Order: sequence, then C-alpha cells, then structure tokens
Amino acid sequence: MTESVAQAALDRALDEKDLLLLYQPIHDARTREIYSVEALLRQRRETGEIREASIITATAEQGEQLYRLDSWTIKRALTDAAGWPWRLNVNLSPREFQETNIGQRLRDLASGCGMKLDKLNLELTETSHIERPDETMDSLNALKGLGIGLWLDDFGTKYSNLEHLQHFPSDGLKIAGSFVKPLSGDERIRKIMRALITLAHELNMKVVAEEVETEEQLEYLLLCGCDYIQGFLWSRPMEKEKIDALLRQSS
Ligand code: G
Ligand code: MN
Repeated sequence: MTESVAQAALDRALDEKDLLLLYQPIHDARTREIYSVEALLRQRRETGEIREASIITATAEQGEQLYRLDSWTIKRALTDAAGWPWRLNVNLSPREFQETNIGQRLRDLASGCGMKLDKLNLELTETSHIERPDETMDSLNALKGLGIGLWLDDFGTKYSNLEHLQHFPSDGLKIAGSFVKPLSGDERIRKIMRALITLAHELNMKVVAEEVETEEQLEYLLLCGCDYIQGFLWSRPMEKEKIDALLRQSS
C-alpha cells in the first residue's frame, strides 16, 4: 500500500468510526488478579472481520494523523475504562512525548471521560528513535507528576535499548513476546529473561511478560520473580462489553 492510499484509509477509519479498541487484561503473576487492562487498536474491515490496525499506525507514525489517532484512542479508552477498578494501559508513540504540553493535552482529553489520570499507564512503544531528549524528559516528568505510570513496551526489541533504562523514569518493562515464546526450550533465553527481570527489579521497576501462552512459560517466569503476565494463557483481547461482564461476575 502506498503512503497516500494508507493515509486515505486512516482518514476514512477515523471518520467512519471503523476503528475500535479491544482490551486485554494484565494479571498479577501470583494471584492471577487483574492489575490493568491494555487498550489495543483494531480496525473493522468491510467484511466485518476485526484486524490489527498496524497499517494505520505505521502510516500515522509518519504523518500528522498520529495526533488525531492517539487522541481518539486515549479518549475512547478513558471513557470505556471509567468504571473499571483496574489501571488502564494505553500505547503512545514516543513522538507524542516530545510535545511540551502533553500533560495539559491528557488533562483536556480526560475531562468528561470520568477517569482519573492517575489510573493511567502509558506504554512507550519503541517503533521509532527518540529524539530531542530534553523535551522528552520534561514531558515524562510532567506525566509522572500527574500520577501516570510509564512503561517501556516491547522491551528488548527494535529501538528499545538499555540507554532508556539509564535516562527514563519508567515504572516498568514489558518484555517482548519474542523472549517469552522460546522460554521452554532455549537455555540462553531463560538466562536472558532471568537477568532482565533481576535488572528491572534492581532499578525498582516492575515487569510484565507479554504473550504468555503456556503453563511452562508461566512457571519459569514465576521462578524468575516476574510481576505480571499478559497473554492468551489467561486472557485474550476482548471487546469492552466482555470486560464489563467479567467485572460483574467477579463482584
Ligand atoms: O503493544 P503490544 O506489543 O503489547 O501488543 C500486543 C499484541 O500482541 C496485541 O496485538 C495482541 O493481540 C497480541 N497478543 C497478546 N497476547 C498474545 C499471546 O499470548 N500470543 C500472541 N501470539 N499474541 C498475543
Ligand atoms: Mn503495548
């Protein structure tokens, strides 16, 4: 798909509201209780099929629509999650952190949504290089001042490097699924995982393991002291209504 075609698709998606959010719980690794719920962007196709919105997010990453897309996502997620007793995780491109008034923008977006910003965790998605470190640091500190949690997403892959641990005031790491998948057979990966979790804890950060699918993976992650688990083993991404039903059952 060329860039202009993809841009047109994004415009259409935003206008015709064929974007939607699914929510995937993040569980306490020991108690299995839900700690937070991550909002995941999806696109409804003409066929009714629901797909990942990666074409759209990749396009937006290059253009100004990122702002509109993230605004839509944050507002929608804050509204949907208003009555939930858990934290809410939302993905945000590092580009948006370079805005000097990101704190004010989030306050504006949250007003009228019924959810307090101190229940929000932002996942810094490492799809692009982080520029202008001073502005970014100011923004991150402003967000922390609002009680917002900051997490490094897909840690260990792409641009998500150890320098971020040195500079960023993050509350936690989400360790990429590519480190979780081979845990059952690969001794090197097991050692890397154990060291990553120890490293995070040394820096007073928590760890979410992503894409946990098997009991065997869970067992090893528990052995390493992993704090939180996300993945098909315990919960798939679900529509808001299903999360609401889950909440009714549990209370
Ligand atoms: O933004 P993040 O990297 O956290 O995105 C998570 C993605 O991984 C989502 O698109 C979600 O549908 C997918 N996912 C979540 N749990 C699992 C899992 O257990 N296995 C696999 N293969 N994918 C998962
Ligand atoms: Mn994420």
